Amino acid sequence: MTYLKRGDRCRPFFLSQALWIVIALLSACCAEAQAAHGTTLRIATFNASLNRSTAGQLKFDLSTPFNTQARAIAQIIQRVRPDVLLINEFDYDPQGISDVLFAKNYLAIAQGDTEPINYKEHYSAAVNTGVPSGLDLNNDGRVGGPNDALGFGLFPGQYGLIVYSNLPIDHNTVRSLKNFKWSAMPGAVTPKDYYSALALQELPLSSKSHWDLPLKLETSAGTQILHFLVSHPTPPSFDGPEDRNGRRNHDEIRLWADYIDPKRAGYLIDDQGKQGGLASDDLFVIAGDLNADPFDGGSFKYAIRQLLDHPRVNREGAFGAFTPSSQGGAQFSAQQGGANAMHQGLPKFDTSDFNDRGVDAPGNLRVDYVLPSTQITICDSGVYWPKNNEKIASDHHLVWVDIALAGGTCL
Ligand SMILES: [Ca+2]
Ligand SMILES: [Ca+2]
Ligand SMILES: [Ca+2]
Repeated sequence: MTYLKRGDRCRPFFLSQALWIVIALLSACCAEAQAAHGTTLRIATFNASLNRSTAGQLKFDLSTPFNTQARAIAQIIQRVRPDVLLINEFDYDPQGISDVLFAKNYLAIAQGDTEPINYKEHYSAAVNTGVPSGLDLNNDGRVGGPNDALGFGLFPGQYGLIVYSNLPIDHNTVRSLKNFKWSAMPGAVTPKDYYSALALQELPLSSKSHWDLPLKLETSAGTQILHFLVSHPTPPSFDGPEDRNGRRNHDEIRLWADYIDPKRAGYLIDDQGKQGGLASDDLFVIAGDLNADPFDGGSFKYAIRQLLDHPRVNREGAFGAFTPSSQGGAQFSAQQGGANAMHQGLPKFDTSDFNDRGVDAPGNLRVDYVLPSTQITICDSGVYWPKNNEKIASDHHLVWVDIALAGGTCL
């Protein structure tokens, strides 16, 4: 699980013809291979906490290269150098200016001892967070505010998501499930006797959005599609005994569990009007802060196990030898104590550094995931949480997985 420096990967190797073509497209030579990693593709998820309390503030902060937190986030990205990167908690900017500013003013500028990183593409789109529902969703007798929005948020787009990629995104076939209604999911675990009939009719399942981004891999057999399935389910907390957020988190995760199973996906209709999910042989990687730990924390029925135990999800990266881990996770769990001392999950797998003290303190949890499908070979993985890392840029740590695609090898 050690983190390889970029130079370690720029060396001669043998690999399948298909992957050669992929690599050739990604980089002409090592010097230009800013985000290519030899035989493998590095895919990462990072809840970067680049959210702000007012609309436009993130754009303002990113308009100069001097924001301390954004610099720290960019430095981590420059150290790990993913080929494909999902950032959670990046306020959505309808004009896309924030997306460009972060790339230009932070990623493209060396942060200390790291090298700049440039991505060929990015993708972001509207989310449900902060969008007023016009309904009293939290049953406090009033309408308005972050708890009555379609997803918790102070303004439309807060806690959005963005993908930066060196693989081309097939923008024509992007699918989103932002508008799919929670009550339209068969067997949904909506809380009993909590939501009004109108609320059930209107409430979307996705607290932000669920995107299926088709990433194009040029191979000798033609274009192969890698479906990058990204989301950020609501935290299973900040609610009452009805556990509306825990239940929603469970079903937001279930959406992907069903989407990757042709026998279960028939009920899903995306925002583009297309029905169903992936074919049984489609390649995919599920990524995101999924806000659920397989052993600890307050998720509903250990919701993440719907994916970690899924027959189409690569077991090696879920519970096996390539489960992302770090030394910092183990160290900080021991140092911080409190709730961590009660945890069942091994702390080296933690990806988040949450509050450890007091009633209902979650402690540090494994909530951020990069989960390739079974046909994809996993070569390496990690959580970027170095020992003695006192920098606080986000309450989450970047999680990365290196993959060799179908027919390819790791070295
Ligand atoms: Ca209300
Ligand atoms: Ca903590
Ligand atoms: Ca833990």
